[in-house]
Amino acid sequence: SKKAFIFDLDGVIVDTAKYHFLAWQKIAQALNINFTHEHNELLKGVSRVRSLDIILELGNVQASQEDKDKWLLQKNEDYLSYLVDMNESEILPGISKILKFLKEKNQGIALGSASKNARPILEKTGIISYFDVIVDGNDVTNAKPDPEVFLKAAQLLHIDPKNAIVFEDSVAGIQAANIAGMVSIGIGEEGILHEANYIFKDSTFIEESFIETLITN
Ligand code: G16
Ligand code: MG
Repeated sequence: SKKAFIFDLDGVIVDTAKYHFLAWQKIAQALNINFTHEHNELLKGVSRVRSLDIILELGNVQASQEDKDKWLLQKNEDYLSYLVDMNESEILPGISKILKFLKEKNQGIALGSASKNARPILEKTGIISYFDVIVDGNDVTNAKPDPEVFLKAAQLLHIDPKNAIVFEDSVAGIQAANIAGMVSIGIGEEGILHEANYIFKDSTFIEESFIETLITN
């Protein structure tokens, strides 16, 4: 039967987390806030606005809305500068093969991302045509772990949430998929993503026979 396969962007399809980190680090440095790789884990799957609030909380910094707006703009301009040269080489291992397989099998394919920069990233990496539906940070009001982004994707594909499968690298995203009543597949560390129905260290470990069972069950 036809299922909805919903992919997170950052951390599942592409490794843009490293660029988000570099851009946030510049903002943090300018504000004298210590911002490490461990801190960056807290920002995965989290919206831009909420990410800045988390960084300011880390540094115990109070700021006016005007300043926050300025930093949000600076962060995004810097982030976009890292994406200029992005190409298909930045697609994470295993993903292209899975997308091709799902297309061959006539399955619904959607993007479910918190990012407002999702479309240009899918264009630059040359995989936008695989996606029947794109739901990103421009389309939702409630951030993960709220299930809105995934429910919207399934709805646009006309597929029942219980027939949807979500690929996620963040704890908030796995929780969102579970709340939506979807099958959750964690891509990353077992210790971090233990709430997922299935966990793979990276997408190269996802076999076609496994996807086949997701389609038929
Ligand atoms: C992504 C990242 C987050 C980022 C958010 C917003 O979500 O994981 O770190 O803060 O998008 O991105 P932007 O500033 O581009 O709007 P996802 O859901 O694709 O992992
Ligand atoms: Mg992610």
